[in-house]
Formats: sequence, structure tokens, C-alpha cells
Amino acid sequence: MEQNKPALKTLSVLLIVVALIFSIEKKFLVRELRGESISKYESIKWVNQVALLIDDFEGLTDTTSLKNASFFGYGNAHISIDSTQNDKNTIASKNCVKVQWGGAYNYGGWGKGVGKNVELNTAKDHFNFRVFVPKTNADTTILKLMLEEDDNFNGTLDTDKDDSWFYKIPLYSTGKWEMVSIPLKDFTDNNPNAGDGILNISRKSGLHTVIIAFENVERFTPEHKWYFDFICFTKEKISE
Ligand SMILES: [Ca+2]
Ligand SMILES: [Ca+2]
Ligand SMILES: [Ca+2]
Ligand SMILES: [Ca+2]
Repeated sequence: MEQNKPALKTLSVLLIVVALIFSIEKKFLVRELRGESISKYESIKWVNQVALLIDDFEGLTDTTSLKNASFFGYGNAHISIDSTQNDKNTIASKNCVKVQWGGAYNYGGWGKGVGKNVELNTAKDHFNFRVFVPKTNADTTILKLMLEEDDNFNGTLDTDKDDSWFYKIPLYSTGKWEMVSIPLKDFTDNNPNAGDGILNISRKSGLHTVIIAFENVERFTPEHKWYFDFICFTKEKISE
């Protein structure tokens, strides 16, 4: 029984995440044109590279509005809107999301039920976000980025039929905002037995969920926090 504990924990985490996603999943995905809703960032030279803005958190004011925008935190990751940490970069604007660690779980992450059909060029497009890791975090953070797509075009997440993709990335406690930009072609199939094994988010088969999970949680304490902003897909690699 004792040696089954890690496996049981992993299974229960997966079940909780799936339950969360189902609870926020929209019945039908919304069609989104590439490059919508970025007009106020026209002064940023790479902004015409944005294919899909997942969120800049500017329209959100509190935890309730985060929840209403289909954001969720699970395990020890608690999310809220923050307006104190942003730098003077135009891309930051006013608000970002703060993740604070706390609780008795040995896992945690956060994400958004995106529910959008958009044509992504998975050979060239990148997944991006800004992130600020305070120096007080000290330890490196390992993130597991996850994208879940709708392979069978039915508008719901079917864990036995829809692909899930992941990419792991270390974050260092630099105490400054940085842009993370990952090629979609570098994501790995998270469920080889489900989906068609091709990252093919399109007008037909959309994007259900974006999840940012924390991997090396053993050393995290309630003092650990992270800030994220401007989550988007772009046509090219982005650097500030
Ligand atoms: Ca922002
Ligand atoms: Ca599906
Ligand atoms: Ca798969
Ligand atoms: Ca697929």
C-alpha cells in the first residue's frame, strides 16, 4: 500500500484538475480571429505578431472576476489580481496575476478554460507569457506548461480522445519581469494514448485549456509567490 501512495496522489491530482476543467469548460468553443483584442498595445513593435491574446488581466479586478473569466487555481496555488508588481513596460499596463503558495497539498498550478477556436501554425507559432519571480523565492521554479485541445470537435474536454501537450521550463529568481517564449513545436504529447498525437489547434478543433503547473513543489513555502502577465500565442519568438 505504501509504495502505491505516489501513484494514488498523482491520480487524484489528475482527477481534480480534470474535474476543475470540466466545471469551467464552455459547451461550445468560441471562434476567434488571429490577432484580436490587442489594439491598445499598438506602440509595441512585436504586437502584430500576436495570434491570440489569452489574457492581459487588464479587464479583471478581483478574484471573482478571475473566476468569471474561467481562470482557476488548484492545489497550493492561489491566484489573485495584482496591481503593485508591474514594471513600466507598456505591455504590462496595470494588472497581472499573482500566484501565492499555501496549503497542505504537494502540488499546485493554475490556468484558464480558454474555449476558443483559432488557427495556430504549430510549426512556427510560440506560446508566451511575462513572468516575475521575486529574489526572495531563492530556489529555481520548474513550470510544466500544458495545452489541451479538442481533437474530436465536440466542444468538451475528453481525456481519452483529446490531446494534452506539455513543456517544462525552469524559472530563476531574478526579481525582474521576463518574457518566456516557447515554440509550439517543442511541446510533447502528454497522453500518447489519446488524441491524434498532432498539435493541431485550428478553427475546427480548438484550444480548451492552458495550464501552468508547478513541478518542484517540495521546497515551496507560503513565502513563495510568482507574477504572470500577457499570456499569448505569437507568430514568432518574442523577446522584450
Ligand atoms: Ca497586464
Ligand atoms: Ca473533445
Ligand atoms: Ca495525445
Ligand atoms: Ca491533436
